[in-house]
Amino acid sequence: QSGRLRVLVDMDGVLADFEGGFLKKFRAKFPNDPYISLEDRRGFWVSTQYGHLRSDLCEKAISIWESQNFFMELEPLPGAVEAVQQMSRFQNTDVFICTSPIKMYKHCPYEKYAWVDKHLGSEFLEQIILTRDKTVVSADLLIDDRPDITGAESHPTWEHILFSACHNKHQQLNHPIRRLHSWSDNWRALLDSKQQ
Ligand code: DGP
Repeated sequence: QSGRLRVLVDMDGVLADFEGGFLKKFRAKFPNDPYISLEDRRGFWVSTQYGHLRSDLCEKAISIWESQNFFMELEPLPGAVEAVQQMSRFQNTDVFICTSPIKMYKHCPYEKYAWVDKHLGSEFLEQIILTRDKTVVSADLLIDDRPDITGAESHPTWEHILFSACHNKHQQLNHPIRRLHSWSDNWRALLDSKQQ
């Protein structure tokens, strides 16, 4: 429907604490191995940074998010649930949760639905978009912590708002991009700036 604002909100690193959940479970499963504190995280891919720390840690890192209950048990990030609920009650605003499942599909897609049901309620199950390519989804805004979002569509309709995360907060981007530093930051102003 025209005249409505459509917002895509990413899940891992924006609604759900992927990095915190990963570190907690990595340290519990591999207590004698080195790890990377959230302060020292750089780059979107956790497994890449762990692989540089010690080559065997790449596979060990991957084993964490491929395990049953990893995605289900992620904690919501501070203010995330409240922000999405408020946003979805805004007039003329449609909010979708747009998330890329990992390719190991045994648990992740199911657990993402279960997480949304648990934290946002069953009515939000209508709003889930699972895709490995967010560029083909049309919207006004995409709030996502991944700096480089590319895909089949070279000119996505959305403006990417970079949600700050431990891995991107020091990152200098060569293209100008607006950021949302946390859910305490002024997300309402971002939506207002797109409202025609
Ligand atoms: P999204 O946040 O929607 O762009 O999804 C990216 C997913 O990839 C999310 O579940 C986090 C996960 N992820 C983070 N680091 C790595 C990695 O090194 N390898 C893989 N396969 N997935 C990763």
